[in-house]
Amino acid sequence: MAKKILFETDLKFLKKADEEIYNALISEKQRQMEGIELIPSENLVSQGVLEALGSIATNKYSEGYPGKRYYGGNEFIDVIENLAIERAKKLFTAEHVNVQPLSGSPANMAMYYALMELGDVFMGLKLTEGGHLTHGHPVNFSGRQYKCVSYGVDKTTEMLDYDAIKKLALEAKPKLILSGYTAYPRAIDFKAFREISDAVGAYCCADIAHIAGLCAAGVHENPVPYFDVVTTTTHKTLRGPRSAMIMCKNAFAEKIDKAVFPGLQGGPHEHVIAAKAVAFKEALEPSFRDYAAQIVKNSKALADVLIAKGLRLVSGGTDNHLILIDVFKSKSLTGKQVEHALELAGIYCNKNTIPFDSRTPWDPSGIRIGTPAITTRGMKETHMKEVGEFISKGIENASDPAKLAEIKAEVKEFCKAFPFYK
Ligand code: DSN
Repeated sequence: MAKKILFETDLKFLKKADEEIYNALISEKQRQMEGIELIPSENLVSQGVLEALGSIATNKYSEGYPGKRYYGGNEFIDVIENLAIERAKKLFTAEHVNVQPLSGSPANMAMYYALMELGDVFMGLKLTEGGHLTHGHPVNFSGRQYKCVSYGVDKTTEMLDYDAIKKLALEAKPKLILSGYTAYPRAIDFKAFREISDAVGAYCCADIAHIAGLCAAGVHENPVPYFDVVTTTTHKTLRGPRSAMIMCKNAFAEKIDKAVFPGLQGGPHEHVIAAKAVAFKEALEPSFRDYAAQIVKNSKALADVLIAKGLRLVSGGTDNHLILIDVFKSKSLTGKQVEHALELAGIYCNKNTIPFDSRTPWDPSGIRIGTPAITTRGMKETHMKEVGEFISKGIENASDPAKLAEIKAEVKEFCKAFPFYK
């Protein structure tokens, strides 16, 4: 059954205060409701999360931590932040949680600052093979301030080769080894990373931004209980507000907290922390486990449909919420062309490099899609046949704007069965 809850987002005060912003937001809501959202790092949040996010907690300065602030008047802000911390600890079985990082990149920066000296060696997955900019890319602070020895995936399987990673770690002797990725469609063997890190005396860390909701729900192995430090954003599969947090062993708590504040940030965004607390409460409900399991069922079902349509999937399929399609090899179209064509058809994805890509990140060989948002709207495996059909038709008609407009109308009709925001 499609999710029939309709959340109110009528913005009646904003309409009077600022018509231009109001109109843009209403159009954006319409776009979200009339299209098929397949960007795997996006999701739709509940009314509770939205209300906390738009609340008066935004008015308050609260530099410091609960019980130890640099400003007066933080009695209720402490209640909010402590609730967020306690819920996150329970959700991930974490010893210590810092809920103040503003976003994923600052969370990773704080983790590096806490555990390494500038210039130290660390290991992360190459951006072009599924890693993130902050995992050591040369244009990012992580690659400029530290020496990153990047690992990759195996050329044949397009999956992680743990023996090769261990061999590289033995040679590079990194201070920190990072796992967790942004474009890797397969399960991660976190226990193998713990063993490799121990073998070379490195800090064992992960950025689980993409799979956090799956980890919290037990649908993917959760590294938090036995890793040193784990960062995550809170708005992807975890379905909270756009933000982040850091989870760690008690042994690293002081270093992590100091790196976040006063090391890198000033006043925390307590309205966002309130919204994180709400999202964590939702994720602790048994229904969130069903949601996370359904994300993966939908992803696997969609992968099967796409393979049947003649599309080559990186690594041959998926174990999680995301799918990487090699559109260049499958259909002689670039990722940029397909992203644009699908957008004209009301289907949203992002162009993405594939392992060993011969093309550039700006116009790569692949697209990346995922099922977190469409699963929130109530779609199930049976609906993946239609979603796959829309994707395939969009790709086949990539150079025909009239046909893409027809598909967009069909997509809009299809989406009516999955309302979410009023
Ligand atoms: N930009 C995010 C994503 O889309 O995966 C990663 O931070």
